[in-house]
Amino acid sequence: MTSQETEATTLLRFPTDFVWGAATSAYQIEGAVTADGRGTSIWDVFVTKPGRVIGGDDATVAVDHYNRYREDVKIMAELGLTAYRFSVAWPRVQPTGSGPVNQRGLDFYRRLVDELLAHGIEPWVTLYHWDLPQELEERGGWPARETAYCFADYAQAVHGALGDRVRNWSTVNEPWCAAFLGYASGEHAPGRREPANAVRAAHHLNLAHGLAVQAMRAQGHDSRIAGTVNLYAVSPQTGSEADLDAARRIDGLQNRFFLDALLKGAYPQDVLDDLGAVTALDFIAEGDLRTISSPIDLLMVNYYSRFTVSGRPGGRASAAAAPVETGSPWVGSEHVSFVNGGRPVTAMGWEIDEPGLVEILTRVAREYPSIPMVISENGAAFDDELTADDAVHDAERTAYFEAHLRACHEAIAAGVPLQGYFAWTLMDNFEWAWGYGKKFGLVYVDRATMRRVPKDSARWYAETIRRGGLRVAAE
Ligand code: IFM
Repeated sequence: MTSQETEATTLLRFPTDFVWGAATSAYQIEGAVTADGRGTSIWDVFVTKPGRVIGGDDATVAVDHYNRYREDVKIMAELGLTAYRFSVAWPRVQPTGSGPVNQRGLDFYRRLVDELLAHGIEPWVTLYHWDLPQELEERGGWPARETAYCFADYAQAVHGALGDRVRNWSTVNEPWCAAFLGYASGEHAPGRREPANAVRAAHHLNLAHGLAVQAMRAQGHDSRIAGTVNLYAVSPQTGSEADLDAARRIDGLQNRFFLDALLKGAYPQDVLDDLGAVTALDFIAEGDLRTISSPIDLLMVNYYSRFTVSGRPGGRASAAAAPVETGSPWVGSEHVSFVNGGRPVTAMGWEIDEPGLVEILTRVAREYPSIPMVISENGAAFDDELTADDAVHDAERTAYFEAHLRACHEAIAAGVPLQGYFAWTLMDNFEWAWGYGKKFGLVYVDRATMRRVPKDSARWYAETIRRGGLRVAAE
C-alpha cells in the first residue's frame, strides 16, 4: 500500500502485461511539412482552402514534434508509458505516393523508433492516418482502386525498413473517417462531397488494408498486424420501427461495414442494400473480400462515444456540431437524426458514455472470431487552461480516462481479450477541421513557445500505470 492508499481504497488491477500507451498521428503533431524532401499531402492542400479549418489554422508547424521528438519521448518515459502509437506520414516516405523511397523521410522514423526503444517504450506504428500524398488524390484518390495498390507498396517500404525493430503494426486508421468525412461530408481532406465516391473510397481503404497485410506478411519478421476501426455504441431513440431501422443503418455503416469485411470476409447484406440504392457496387471485385479479410493478429479499436438515433426526419444530421458547413457522411441514410441521449458532453459535444465501451468490446468478442484487441484511441477534449501555478487542472479529463479504464477492466473481467489501452492523445495538437481549439492532450502545449506542460491527467495516468491499475473506493 502506498502512502496515498488507505484501507478504504482498493486496486482494480490490470494484467501484468497490459500495454499502457498514448497515441498521436503524424499530421497532427509533426509540422516540418517541407523538411527532408517530404511531399505534399491532401491535408496540406485542404488547410489552404478558405473556410475549411476553424480560424484558418494549419499544421505547418503543428507542435513541432519533428524537431522535438527527443523531448517528447522523454516526457513519455517520465509518464511511464510502455508503448507509443504514432503514424508514419506517407508523403515523407514516398513524396508523390509511389516510386522510390525518400531515405531522409524514412530516417526520421528510424530515429524516433530508436529513441523509443532506448527509453524502453514499445513503438506501435500506424501506416495511414489520413495524410494521402496529394499526387495520388490527383490521380483519383481513394475512390480509385490503384491507390490501394500504391498503399501496399508503401506499407512494404516502411515495414521493410522498420520491421526489424517494430513488432506492432496497424494499416489504416479509422477508414470510416477517411472515406465518409473525406469524400461524402467534405469535413476532412480532400473535402469532396461525392457520396458514391465515398463508398468506393471505403471499399478501397479496406482493400488497401488487406493488400498491406499480405505485403507485410510476405516480408517475414515476427510482426503483429492489425486494422484500426472507430466503433460507436449505437442506440435507437425509441423502439419504433423507424428508430430501429435508423440504428441498424448507422451501426451498419459505422461498425459492421468494417468489422464484417475485416473479420468475416463479407460486407453485411443490409448495408450493401442501403448503399446499393445510392450507387452501383460493381467496383467490388471478385476476391476482394478474401484479400480484405487476410488474417490479422489484433483489432485496434478507437472508442469515443455513443450515437442515439431516430428515423424521424428533421433532426440533427450528426451526433455533434460540425466545425464548418459540411454535407452528410451517412451515405444512403441521410434522413437519420442524431438525438441527445442526455449524458454530459466533452468540448467536442460528444456524449460521455463509458458503458458503451463495455458494450462494444463485449460485442466484438462475442460476434467475431476470438480476436485480441487493444483500445488504440480513447480520450476527450475539454477547455483547458494553464493556470498561474503553471499547471492544467483537468479533472474532467482524468474522470473520463478513469471511467473508460474501469470499463476496460469490466470488459476484461467479462472475458474480453483486451491487451492494452492508448490514451488519445499524448499532447494537444491539430484537431483537423477544428484546428488547435480542441485540446485532447495529456500534455498541454504552449503554442507560442512550444513548451510542454504535463496536465494533472498525465500525472494521474502515470500513477495508474505505476500501480498497474485503478485505485477505487473499496466496496
Ligand atoms: O484527433 C482524432 C484522431 O486523429 C482520430 N480519432 C479521433 C481523434 C479525436 O477527434
